[in-house]
Amino acid sequence: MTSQGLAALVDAGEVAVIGLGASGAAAARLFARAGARVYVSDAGRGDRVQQVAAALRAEGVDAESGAHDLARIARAGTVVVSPGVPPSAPPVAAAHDRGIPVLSEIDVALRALPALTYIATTGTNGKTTVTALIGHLLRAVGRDAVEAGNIGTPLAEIAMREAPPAWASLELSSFQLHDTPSVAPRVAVLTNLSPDHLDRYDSLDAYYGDKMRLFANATAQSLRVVNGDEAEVRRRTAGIAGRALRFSLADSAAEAWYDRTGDRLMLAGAPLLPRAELHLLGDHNVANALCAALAVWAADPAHQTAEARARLAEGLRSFRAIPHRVEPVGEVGGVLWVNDSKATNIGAARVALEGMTRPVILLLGGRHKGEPYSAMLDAIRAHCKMVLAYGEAAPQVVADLEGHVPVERLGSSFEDVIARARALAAPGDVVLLAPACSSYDMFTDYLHRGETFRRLALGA
Ligand code: UMA
Repeated sequence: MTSQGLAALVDAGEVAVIGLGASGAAAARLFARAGARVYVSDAGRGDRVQQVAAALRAEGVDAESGAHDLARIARAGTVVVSPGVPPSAPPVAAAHDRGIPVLSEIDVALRALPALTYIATTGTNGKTTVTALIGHLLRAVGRDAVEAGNIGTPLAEIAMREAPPAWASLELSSFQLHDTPSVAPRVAVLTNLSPDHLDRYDSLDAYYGDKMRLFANATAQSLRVVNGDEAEVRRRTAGIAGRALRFSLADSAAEAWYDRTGDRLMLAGAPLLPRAELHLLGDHNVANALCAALAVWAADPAHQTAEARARLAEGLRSFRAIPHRVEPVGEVGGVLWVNDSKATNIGAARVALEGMTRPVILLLGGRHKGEPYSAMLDAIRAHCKMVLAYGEAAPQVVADLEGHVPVERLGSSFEDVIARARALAAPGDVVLLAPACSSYDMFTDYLHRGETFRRLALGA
């Protein structure tokens, strides 16, 4: 069914979709099915883009690969921008110059799903795990719920389902939030704020500013769940309308907190789960579990009964690490191999390292994203036997760390990196891939990097 909001966009003229990735393709289809005239274009000429363009053309959508027709985009009624396309890209700049509304695929999908109740999660790190946990916990308390957004499935795909779910757990990146003016979640979740994406943003303030757009429509009735342990989060969320609920690894005054003495997770003043029954590595995952449980608990009074509480605990107990996020892939000869390929920034890599309880051989490298590796020095000193620096970033890693901690520079053969880690590791050690860089110098994406790590680690 076409909602009022989407219908208004359909009536406003041609819809120009920028980018033929997962979100662009889904947005183009959603609009085409709603009866809009759609022009979708991608500057890329690769096989994948051409295949998606051909498939869309077969469905009656005007799709172009290899270029954007800027004059045509400038005549559109609405422009839908993929998250990977920066605001400075010519087609987006052309739309802004002419005052054409520029929306994300998420915004468009929300307009098509007026009955959806959703919990939306943003933050620099932990948001994918929290989003997955929230989806899992919503189902545990009996809700018909899916995960969507940055986590992988475009929300527009959910909007095209015959029978869309009643609930969703949405992961929203800063890129998506930049163009999502309709966002108004049942519960808004902010996991943390730390530097990232300085290759796209001019300043940290601009990056944090996009994250804060999650609260743009907050009212006195709004609910938010925020990290009570981070001064930056507290400072930036202090003046926002609505009720703030906090999760914390230390503060017993928070609505969800980690009682380290009793080694248990606490929710709303009572024990929820012994730590040992949460099958995730590291304190950061305790924080993720507290955050998700609190968000689901807060989302509806029906989630606050004794029975729902037992189901929340059971949901936490049955949740397993998601691939590429501090994921133990196996133990070989007493050496544990942990894949945190998704740790594409310094903050995430440091958190992964801090969660390790064995001596670590750390694999650090890839395509440099602008932050100094010296920001990890304390965590490296506390946990690492050796840092193996590899890929394009290797010289930078060595320059930042040499003389302070043991670091060895390798090249751009991942086989060599794994072989060197294997040679250095003794039984009882852990080999941790927490690269703090993007993967694009050597791999298609972080998934490819993580899968390669898993395969080589297990000797397959
Ligand atoms: N392009 C142009 N013109 C330009 C610039 C780019 O046409 O000027 C094209 C590119 O060639 C590409 C497309 O635009 O084909 C951009 O696609 P995209 O990068 O936005 O990718 P999607 O496949 O639509 O995936 C996006 C998210 N990607 C990014 O935010 C970069 C996915 O998050 C998300 O899962 C998906 O939508 C569904 O919602 C990925 C991600 O890496 C996992 N996110 C970042 C992160 O987590 O750190 C933010």
